[in-house]
Amino acid sequence: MEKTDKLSVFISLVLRHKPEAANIQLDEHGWAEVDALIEGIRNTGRKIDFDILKEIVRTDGKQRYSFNEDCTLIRANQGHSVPVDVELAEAEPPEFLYHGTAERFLESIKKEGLRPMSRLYVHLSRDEATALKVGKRHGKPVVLKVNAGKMQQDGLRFFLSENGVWLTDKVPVSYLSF
Ligand code: HQG
Repeated sequence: MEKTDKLSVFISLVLRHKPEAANIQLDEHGWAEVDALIEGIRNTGRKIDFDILKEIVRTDGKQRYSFNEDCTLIRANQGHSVPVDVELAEAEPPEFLYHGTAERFLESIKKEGLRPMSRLYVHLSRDEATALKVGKRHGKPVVLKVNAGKMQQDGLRFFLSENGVWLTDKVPVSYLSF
């Protein structure tokens, strides 16, 4: 892993799950002050400045982070476990979305449907290839097909994050194909 990749993983941790790891706070919309973040990260012994941070945000493979207009604030676009409202846009999903998971979770998913687990939402992908990558993070991957169109007709809400991840509160088993 390259140095900046490691730094990016740490920034993800701070902006989504554990702001206290860099001794900073997120506001109710998930924003952190850029200066405070840089100083907080430096105080953990890591090397970072504004240019390095800007480069990480610009080159991130999943476009995980956004700055505000004047680059004084930064936040993660999605994936939080801390309760923040990143002002997600409610959107009409395509008829089918996909969820990548690991084989070992299937028994439980067949009973409970998809739950957000430690995050605020269940994360769904637009295509099977992306879902497969997500699933591989957890073990032997399996891709489940989600009947998103039917879910929305039935009143379940969908949100589309800035970086193109579909999010929903839960997926009951009846909308899943295994
Ligand atoms: C599973 C990455 C048992 C679920 C990705 C998943 C994504 C259940 C795991 C984003 C379950 C949670 C999120 C149930 C769900 N019983 N297991 N009832 N319901 N699960 O990491 O979707 O690189 O919190 O299938 O690209 O894997 O971080 O969620 O396997 O967009 O930016 O519980 O993280 O993005 O795992 O990944 P996670 P996820 P980043």
